[in-house]
Amino acid sequence: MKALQFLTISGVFLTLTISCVQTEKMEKMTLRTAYADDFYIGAALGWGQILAEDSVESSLIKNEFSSLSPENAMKWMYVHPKPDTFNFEYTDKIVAMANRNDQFMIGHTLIWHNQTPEWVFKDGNDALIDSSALFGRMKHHINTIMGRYQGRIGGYDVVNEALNDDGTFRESMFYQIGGVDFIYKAFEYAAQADPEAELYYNDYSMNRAEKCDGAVRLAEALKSRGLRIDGIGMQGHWGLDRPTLEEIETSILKIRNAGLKVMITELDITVLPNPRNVEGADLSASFENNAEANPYKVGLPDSVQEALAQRYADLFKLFHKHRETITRVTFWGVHDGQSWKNNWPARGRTDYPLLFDRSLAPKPAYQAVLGVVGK
Ligand code: 9MR
Repeated sequence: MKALQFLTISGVFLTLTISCVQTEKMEKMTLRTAYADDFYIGAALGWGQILAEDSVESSLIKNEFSSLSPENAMKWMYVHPKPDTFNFEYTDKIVAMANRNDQFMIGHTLIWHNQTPEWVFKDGNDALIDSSALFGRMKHHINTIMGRYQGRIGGYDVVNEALNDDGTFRESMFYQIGGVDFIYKAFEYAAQADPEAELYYNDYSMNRAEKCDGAVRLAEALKSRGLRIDGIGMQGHWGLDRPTLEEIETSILKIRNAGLKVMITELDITVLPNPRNVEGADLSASFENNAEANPYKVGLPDSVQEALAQRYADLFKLFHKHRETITRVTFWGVHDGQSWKNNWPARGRTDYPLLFDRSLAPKPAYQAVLGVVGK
């Protein structure tokens, strides 16, 4: 009888121990821990996430991601809205969060044609300034930001989206005033302002051969001038079946062969049709009630959910294969509800591009990404 009691008690004890170990194991299994030996897993945070408004979401951000980027807060129009006014409230907060959570902090972005105020290019009479005045303003901008966060922001998108899809230079205001020198100057000032921070060029459609070649040429031109560039970010605003894995892999290899690190930045996979193919599409209107352009307004069918999971598994298999080259994979947002894809290229749609759903629950795509490394 005593022996039976002992067996039962130890059986209960054993069961308890096993379930504790399992819970502990389950708690530890997150994107950041699963890929800890391979590359950082990042997320871009919106305004409310930077303010840590929702404690459940804040814990998820801490547990799942090993790198943070501000989705908008560090863009020129927000961080430096007037010539002598800097607004560091949100950047201070996200940098402090990354520090607390031991996450690699990305400065997105120093020089971009978009979300830059008009005054940057104009004098008091509304006339365009010359290149040396523009470079002076860029230097002030870069020095002030990078000086403030020295040692706390690990890498910067120094220049963002300066190329056309054919690899030529975009005719932005920066380019019109400064020519290609605006890019060289940006990297020169950034390297001086924080010699420890990594410096990147970041762009979309890098899977296109001509564009990727243009970015590699640019990196080589920087290096030949004695300037430093550490890596190239390939934005991953992709779809369920485009671009192909082969195209992505070819670009990863081209960048690696140029001696640069590769980052997959801004990853999100749209499941929606291209609204440009919708008859009579007026992209300035809301597409909320257009069943053809917004087919999953009330929920995602299982078949599409599975296709999304498979696409993420295929992509992460490729990233994992190139883990010696890829240093970071950053999602452009945390959950589907916040994604810019809900409003671009058409407003008012319901998209499902990320790994967490609108209630922050992990989707099958999340399990698929863990599954790649057998977790
Ligand atoms: O996600 C950002 C969105 O909230 C902004 O409205 C938009 C403004 O252009 O920028 C989005 O982020 C962009 C990123 O900074 C650079 N690459 C393209 C991203 C999507 O547009």
